[in-house]
Amino acid sequence: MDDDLSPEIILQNLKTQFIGQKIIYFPILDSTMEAARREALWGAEAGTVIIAEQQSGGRGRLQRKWISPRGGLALSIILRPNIDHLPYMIMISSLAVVNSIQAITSLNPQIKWPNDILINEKKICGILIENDLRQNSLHHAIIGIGINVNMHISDYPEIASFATSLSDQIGREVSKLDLLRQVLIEMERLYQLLSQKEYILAQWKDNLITLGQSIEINMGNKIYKGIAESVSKEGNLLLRQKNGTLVRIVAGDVTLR
Ligand code: BT5
Repeated sequence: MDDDLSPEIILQNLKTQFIGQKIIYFPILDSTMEAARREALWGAEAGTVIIAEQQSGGRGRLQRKWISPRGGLALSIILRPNIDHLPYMIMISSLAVVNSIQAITSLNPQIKWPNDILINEKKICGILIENDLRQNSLHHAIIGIGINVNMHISDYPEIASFATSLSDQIGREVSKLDLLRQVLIEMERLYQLLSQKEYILAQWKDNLITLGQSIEINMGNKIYKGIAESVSKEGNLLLRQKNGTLVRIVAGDVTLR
């Protein structure tokens, strides 16, 4: 299945008010994050979406590489949320992807804190959020979403042991167009609920596979071990260490022990 992701086709019947109403499409691009940043600095409206069929320099956190061939979905959404809502952006983005995959495939994805979506414990999607903060105001936020849709993960040995794709999971190809439209609709629905912080937090917590697990967190120069006990209202992970102390983890890489 090789869906046409051109803006005209995406926009047909797209029932959103602003997210995705402007789409900038590239058959191939270095990274949608870079293109979105340029557009945002030139004043692009909130809701503008940059989409690439394929990325040559797709990236994750800390400049890690994101493998982004034609079978994947790679997009960045430019938003200008209220600064108080910034901690909730990762929650609504993750929930938008989980709900959309459920709606399109009946698979049951889960969220691995802080920014991965897993199916059967393997990574299907990564989310990257970059905020342009200036003193106490936010110029823009960019939500980058990469989903492995129609890919044979065994073709990518670097990630084959811990990643998966929707087509590998269900044994047939999935419409990238339907999935993309659903992600945009869900993103907007949840964005409009941002003032209901408790509801968003509760939904996110319900889908977090990490809670209750014995984990190891690599923070670059330090490794913490313990039980992932809960998350704070800002989305930080609260880790109960063996000595009983509770540490608040803002960002890091989690490994299940
Ligand atoms: C992420 O980072 O998971 C965020 C990825 C965001 C990608 C999107 S695509 C659209 C937009 N444009 C971009 O340039 N980026 C965003 P992180 O948690 O740092 O994970 C990165 C790690 O995931 C890599 O070091 C690999 O181990 C692994 N990885 C790379 N490609 C993958 C893939 N296609 N599927 C699963 N895992 C992958």
